[in-house]
Parts: sequence; structure tokens; C-alpha cells
Amino acid sequence: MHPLPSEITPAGVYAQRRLYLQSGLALAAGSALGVAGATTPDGTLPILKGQPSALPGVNTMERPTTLADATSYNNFYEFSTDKAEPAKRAHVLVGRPWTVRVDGLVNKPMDIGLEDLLRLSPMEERIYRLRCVEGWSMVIPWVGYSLSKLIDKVQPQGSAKFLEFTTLADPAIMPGVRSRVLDWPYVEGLRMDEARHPLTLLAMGMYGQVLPGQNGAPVRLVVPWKYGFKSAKSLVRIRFVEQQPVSAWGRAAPGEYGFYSNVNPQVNHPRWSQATERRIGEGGLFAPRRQTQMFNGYAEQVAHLYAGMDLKKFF
Ligand SMILES: Nc1nc2c(c(=O)[nH]1)N[C@H]1C(S)=C(S)[C@@H](COP(=O)(O)O)O[C@H]1N2
Ligand SMILES: [Mo]
Repeated sequence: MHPLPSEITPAGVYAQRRLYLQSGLALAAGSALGVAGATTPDGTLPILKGQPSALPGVNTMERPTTLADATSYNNFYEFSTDKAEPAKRAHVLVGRPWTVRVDGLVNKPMDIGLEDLLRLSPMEERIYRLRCVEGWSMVIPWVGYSLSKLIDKVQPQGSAKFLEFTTLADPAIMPGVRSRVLDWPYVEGLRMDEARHPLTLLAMGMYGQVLPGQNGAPVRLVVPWKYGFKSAKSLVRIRFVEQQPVSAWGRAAPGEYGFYSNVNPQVNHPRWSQATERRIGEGGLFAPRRQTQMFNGYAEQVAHLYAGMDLKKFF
């Protein structure tokens, strides 16, 4: 068993963490602090650190996007389709009691609480690019561990071929789910080998702190070689299934959002080119755009998963 993050942080931080849990419950009951992402009286998030990842191909050379940029320009449609709104509203996700149901075709289904998720495996810091299909990208130092650690724990059965990820849809705290922009809850899916790939991260923190609400508190997926929308935020259920799941985006617009959603600069979204991208924080709209790389730059690690597949057909 690995130490609880609370045991490896200084006592003062631990006290703050308890406080944050209490204030988080108060927040959930409706008292807002009014500061974006604020959860403690001094406006900080509890510390959650990880060892720098030893995994080959984890990119640590690019300069991370600033925390301010990464937390103020977000897609989180359960709160709003406006990129600035999640930062004002999603702090209600931080500090709530949280359980993820892991079930379906597994020998050991379980409801796993946040504290148990936090100590399931040692935390790693991994600096990943995340590219949105809308043409922007960020570089974020995430904190978490490979999803495969959780997959191993529940012992999938041989018939389990895909994983279906479901995220929170609570109209009491998420005004966006009253709109019909998507068929809620937000659902995503991965093939078993994609889900088991060591790069696929179950993230509980970023920048050495627990996840801010707008980035998917308290637990999200980060699949760095796929468009950002595959990286489901605020997970409540992971179900092992035999058939390929239908994602919320695939249901909304099957011609625009294929199941695989691998970053592929040669396959354009019907409404936008995917050849280049704009790194958030780099000089706004007039900064030179970057060439988008196949599999978002992770081809060496993941291209073999798709050997023999026509990636224009399976986009
Ligand atoms: N539950 C949920 N997860 C979500 C989304 C969402 O609207 N709801 N948006 C996705 C999209 S389109 C992107 S690009 C990324 C953005 O992650 P970030 O805000 O941490 O950069 O989250 C993804 N995960
Ligand atoms: Mo996105």
C-alpha cells in the first residue's frame, strides 16, 4: 500500500487539506467563495505532487502552459459552452465526496472512493500536450498514474473489449446539463489496448495541486494522442463492455467525431482544418501556428495500436 498523499505532505498542508474538504462540502451546499477555483480561505488548492515520470516518450522538454491560462480557457459543457465560464462555476466539484463505479465485464467490480483512488498507485507527474479539435493546444504537467493500474485491480474478463467512461451530470450544480447541446451524461470510450496503454493517464492533479474544478476535478482521463474531447472530466463510472461504446460527441455528430479521434493532421474536421494548432498563451491570435503532429507527437509510443487500420476511415 502506498502512503496517502496526506501522509507525504507537510503537516500544515494536511491541516489545510482537511479544511479544504470541509469548506468543499460547504461549497457544495451552495456558499460560493466567488474566486475562480478557490477552495481554501487563502484561495489555494491542496498540494498533490508526483514523481517525474520515468515513462519513455513523456515530453518534458516543452514549456508548460501557465496555470492561469490552463485554468481560464476550458471546455466543460456541463457548466457552459463559453470557455471562460467553467473557471467561475466548476469549483463546486472540488472537495465533494466522490466515488467512481467500476463495473461491467470484470471479476472485481467496485465503487472506489477518491481517497482509495489517490493511494492506488504512486503519483507521477507527466507533462503532456493536449490538443483540442478546435485547433488549440496546451502543455500541462498532470499528476496521476496510468489507468492500467485501476484496470488491473478490477480484473477484466476476456469478453471486455472496450471501456465506457461516464462523467457527472448533476443539474443541481451544472447549469449546462439543462441545455440540449449534448445528450447527457458525457460519455466517452476507449478500446481495451488504448485504455491499457501506459500513456493513458488517470489524472487527479496538475501543477502539483489537486485538479481545479474546470479541469475535471476530482478525477479525469488524459489521453494525449487523441483530441481533447476523449479526455473525459469528472468521471463517475468506468464500465467494461464488449461492444464499442457510443460517445456523447459521436451521438451528437457522427460525421464530425469518430470513435478513434486520434490527432491526425491529414484528416480535417468537416468545419476546420487540423493541419496546424495554436498554443494557448503564445501571443494570442497573431502568434505563428504550429504544425500539428501525427498522434499529437506520440506516434512512436502509440502508432502500433493502429497498424493496418485505415485512419481516414477510422478517424
Ligand atoms: N465531462 C466533460 N469532459 C470533457 C469536456 C466536457 O465538456 N465535459 N470537454 C472535453 C474537451 S472538448 C476538451 S478539449 C478537454 C479540455 O480539457 P481542459 O479544460 O483541462 O484543457 O476536456 C474534455 N473533457
Ligand atoms: Mo476539445
